Amino acid sequence: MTLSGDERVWLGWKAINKVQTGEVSTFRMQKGDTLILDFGFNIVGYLQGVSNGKAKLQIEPAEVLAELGDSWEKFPADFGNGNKPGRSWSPKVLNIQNNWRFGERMTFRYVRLIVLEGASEIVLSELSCDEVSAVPFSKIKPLEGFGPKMKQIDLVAQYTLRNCIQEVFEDGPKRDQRLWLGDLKLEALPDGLLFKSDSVIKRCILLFAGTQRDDGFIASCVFNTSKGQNPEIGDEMIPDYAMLFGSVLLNYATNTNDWDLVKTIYPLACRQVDNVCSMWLNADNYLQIPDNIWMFIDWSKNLDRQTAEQATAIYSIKSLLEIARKLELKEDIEKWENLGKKMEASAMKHLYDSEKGLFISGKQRQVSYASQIWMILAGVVDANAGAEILKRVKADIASVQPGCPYLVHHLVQAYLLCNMDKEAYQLIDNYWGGMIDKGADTFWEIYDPGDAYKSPYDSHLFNSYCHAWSCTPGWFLRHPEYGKRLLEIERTNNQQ
Ligand code: RAM
Repeated sequence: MTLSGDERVWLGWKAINKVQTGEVSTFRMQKGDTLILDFGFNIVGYLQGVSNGKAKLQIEPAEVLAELGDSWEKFPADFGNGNKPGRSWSPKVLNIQNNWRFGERMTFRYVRLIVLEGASEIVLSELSCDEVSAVPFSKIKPLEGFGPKMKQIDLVAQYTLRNCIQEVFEDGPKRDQRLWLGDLKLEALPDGLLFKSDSVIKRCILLFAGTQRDDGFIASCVFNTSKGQNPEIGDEMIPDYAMLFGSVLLNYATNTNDWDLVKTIYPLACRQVDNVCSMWLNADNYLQIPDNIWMFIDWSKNLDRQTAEQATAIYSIKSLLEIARKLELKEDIEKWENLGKKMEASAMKHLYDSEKGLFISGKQRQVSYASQIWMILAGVVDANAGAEILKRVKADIASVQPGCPYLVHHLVQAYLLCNMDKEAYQLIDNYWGGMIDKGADTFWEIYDPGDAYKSPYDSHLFNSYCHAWSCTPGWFLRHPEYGKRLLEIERTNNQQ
């Protein structure tokens, strides 16, 4: 196939001159020739094939056509802190002969092959991908009950998660290939209902436990090096990710009953919240984390994150409290109950604007979805109050909107906690369904229906198009309680 620029399509490129081929196809090429293959869906693995003799190939994997159509020079990634990362996964050069296999794991739907050197006629055949994941295809199961659209959303979510579960739970199998704490938290939810990769999750928990720094914090990400070396510890420490470690433990223990592991790791999870509070909780019991600390919460540039951090702390304290109750740790139960109460009361006193009926954040008293969502998830307000808050934040056109699927997931959950099932259903339908309408065969790291080129890295070419934190519709739709309620909404919609 070849590519053609078309402004009307999402990300500006479409495939033309497509020829239906399979593994049996043979391609006759010469030096300088280009071949673009479409594998039909996002795939992780090792490219292999057969050639009639020696040749040198340039290999360019791509999750979306724009990666082949747009140039890196025109759209270089930029982290905004002076750091401009390279486009490490593309292109590669490979000397091939007879039966060949490219030894680097790649993630792609499309591959462009360019013959750089070779005899007058290079015959390529049996081109395929030796596909890898810790989850066998047989574990992918169709969703019962729902109509075709939700079934499709669920299926794409399952493929997304499956591609991300390799030796560890990766955030995205193309770019980062890292185990990030926030991503693990979300991936573990549908995994618990679908694939049950408990041993991989245990491995991830142990890896994080092994990253503890001198100051007691664990790192927010670990790079898995598959070449027998020790995993590398990321430099980043994100307070909201670190504090959520306890909730990852709780979810693991609830799914596996492996309270022994949780008992061993629990002190480390406590240390994360203890650290944050001892360093940044002020005399009025609300957090003031300095700006030079990377708070994540969402990929939204202008978001003030202080209030969402306070809520994440309260949420995390409740997870630790639940573990302490299970382990019958009397002193800890008391400690977490007291701290949680103090921080909740402080949130209502200092971070809630009763005139607006909304949580505000920072000196500018910023109103954002993130602050409301996390306060609701933390249980600082009850379902009725939460529902009113979510309606008000929607009506406030100046409020800072969610910037990526990580926060949109938490918004769906907040709707469900506040019994706003219709809104939850609609959001899954429009947001994840919207990605499918734009051609997604796995869900993306970033999706803004109004801006195809949105990227926290300033380049759509650097975005990941199979991303862990986007895989959660499979959890909502299959959740024993939420799933039923969402199905009820679908049935009512169908009757109208
Ligand atoms: C990026 C990835 C990852 C996320 C971190 C905070 O590198 O998108 O998923 O967890 O940022």
